[in-house]
Amino acid sequence: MRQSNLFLTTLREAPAEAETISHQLLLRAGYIRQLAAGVYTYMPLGRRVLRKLERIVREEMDGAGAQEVLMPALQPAELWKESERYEVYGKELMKLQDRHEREFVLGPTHEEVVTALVRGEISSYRRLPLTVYQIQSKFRDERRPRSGLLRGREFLMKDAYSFDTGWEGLDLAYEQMYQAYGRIFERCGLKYRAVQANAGAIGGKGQNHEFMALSEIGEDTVAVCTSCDYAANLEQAEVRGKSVTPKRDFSGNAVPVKFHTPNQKTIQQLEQESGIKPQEIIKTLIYTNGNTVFAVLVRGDHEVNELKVQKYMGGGEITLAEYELVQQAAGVESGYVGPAGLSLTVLVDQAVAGMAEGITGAGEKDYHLRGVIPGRDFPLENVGDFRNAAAGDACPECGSGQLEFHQGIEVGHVFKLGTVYSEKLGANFLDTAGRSQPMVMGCYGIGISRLLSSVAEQNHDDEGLIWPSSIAPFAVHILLMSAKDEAQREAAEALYIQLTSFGIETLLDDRDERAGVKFKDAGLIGIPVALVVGKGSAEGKLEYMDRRAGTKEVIDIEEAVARVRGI
Ligand code: 9G3
Repeated sequence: MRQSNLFLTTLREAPAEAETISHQLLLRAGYIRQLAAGVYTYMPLGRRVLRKLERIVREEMDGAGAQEVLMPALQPAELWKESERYEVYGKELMKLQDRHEREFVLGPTHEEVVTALVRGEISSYRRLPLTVYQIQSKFRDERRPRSGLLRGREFLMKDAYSFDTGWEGLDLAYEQMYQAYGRIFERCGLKYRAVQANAGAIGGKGQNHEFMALSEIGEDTVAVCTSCDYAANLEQAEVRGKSVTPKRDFSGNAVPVKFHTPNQKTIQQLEQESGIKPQEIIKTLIYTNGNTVFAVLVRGDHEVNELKVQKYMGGGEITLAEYELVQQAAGVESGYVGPAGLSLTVLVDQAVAGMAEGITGAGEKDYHLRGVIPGRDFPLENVGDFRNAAAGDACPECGSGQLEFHQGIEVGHVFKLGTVYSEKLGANFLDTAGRSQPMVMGCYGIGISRLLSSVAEQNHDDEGLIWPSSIAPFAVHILLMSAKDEAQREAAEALYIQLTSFGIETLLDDRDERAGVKFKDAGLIGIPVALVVGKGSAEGKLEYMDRRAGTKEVIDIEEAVARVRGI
C-alpha cells in the first residue's frame, strides 16, 4: 500500500474526552474514528488489525471443532420474553419496532437466538455435541461509554455456544474452549490471566472463568496467588478461614463501656479523632433485599462482598439501606449502629467472629462501645465469608501463598450455562432411552474490539503504538526520505515491489513530506519494522529500525530483505 493513497490522517493531539492511552493513540494514529458516543468506524489501519485478530480467533475456534455461523443482530422481542430476560437489562437492551410496530431488540448477545435455532434443527442425541460460533456486532446501550473500543455501545464479539447431552460433555467443550482461549491470547501477544468469576445475571449454576488483560486501567480487580495458580475476580475470591468459632467462656470479661465519639461516624474519623485502629472496629452495615432488612458485620479494615452476602441470603438483589430505613431498623443513624441488641438477622464475617472483643456503634448518636464480645453481646448464628479478599490474605487454595491484586480488562468470558436456556426455550433432545432431555449448554465470548484496545494498552511507548507482528496492520513500513530524489525513489519502489512480491505486507511512505513528519507518523502507527531509504541507498544501504527494541542500524538492502523475510 502506498501511503500517499492510504485513507489515513494522523493527529497531533487526541480529543480531550480520550482518557485512556489506547483511546488516544488509536484516534491519533488514525485507526478509529468516533461516529457517536461508544460507536466507532474502523479506518483502514484499524480494520487490518481487526481482521488479523478475527483470523486468529477463527483458526482457533475451527481448530477446537466449532462451526462458524452468522446470526442476525435484529432479534424478535418474543425470544427475550420467552427467556424472561426482556425486562432484566433495562435501558442497556436496545429495543426498536419494525414498520408493523412489531418489537425487536438489537442483540447484545445470542443465547436466545442460538437456542431457538438449535431447537428447530436438533432433536436426537446422535446430532450432539455441537459448538457453533460467530463474529458479529453486539449492541449494549452503556450508560457511560468510554475509553474508545474498551467500552463501546456497538462492538465486535466472537460468541460461541456449545450443546451437549450431559454435564460431562459440557466439561469437555468448556475445557476445549478454555485451552483455545489461551492459544488465542498468546498469539495476540496479550499479557492475561484466566480467573474464576461469577456468572452474574446470565444465570447458570456452572463454573465460569474470565480472561483478564492485565492493565492498570482495567475496571476489574483480580486476586492472584504468589505461589500457586489460584486467580479469581475479586467478587469471587474466597477468604480462607474457619466459619465455626469455638465456644468461649465470657465469665471473666467486663461489660461493654460506652464512650463519647461526637461526629465520628466513619472508620477514618474514629481513627483520626479517637486513635482507634480499623482492625479493632466491628462495622455494622444494614442491608435490605426487598423484603428482609438485615445487618452484616465486617472488621473495620475489611469491605463487605455483596455478592457473597447476596448468595447467602438466597440470591436476590441486595442494597445498602437508606438513611431512613437504618434509623427505623436500628434506632440510630448508620454511623452509630452496633450489633448489640439489634432485632435483625445479623451476618457475621468469620474475621469478626474470631475477634476477642471489638469497638462498635453504641446504638446512640455520638457514642460507641468498647469491649463488645462476639457471641456474648451479639449472636453468632450466621457466621461466614462475607468480605472481599484483601491483598496479603492467605491464598484460599494453597494456604501458603499470599493474594496480590492486579487490575484487569475482561477480554473473554466462558460459562457453563447448564440447561437454563434450553429449558426456557425448549431445546430438548431424545436420549438413548428415547427420553426427552434439555440440552446442556455453554457459552464463550471474546470482545474482539476490546481485545484490540487491550493489546494497544499493553503495547505502546511515548512515540505511539507498537503492534505485535502477529496482528500489525503491515509487517514493514518503508520510509522514503526524499520523494524528489529520483535515485532514492527508485530504490524505495524496487524494495517495495520486491517485498510485496514475497507476500510481505508493506506500507510505503511515498508522501512528499519532510523526514521528521514521516518518522513521527511511523512512531505513532507502530508497524514493527521501518526501513529508511535515504542517501545511503546510492551505496545500496538503508536504515533498519526495530520499533519495539528502538534500535536503528545501517545495513545492506539485501540483508534487510532477508531479515524481514525471516520474521
Ligand atoms: C443483555 C444486555 C447486556 C448483557 C447481557 C444481556 C452481558 C448478557 C452476559 C453475556 C454472557 C455471554 C455469550 C458470549 C459470552 C458472554 N451483558 N450478558 O447476557 F440483554 Cl443489554 O453476554 N454471552
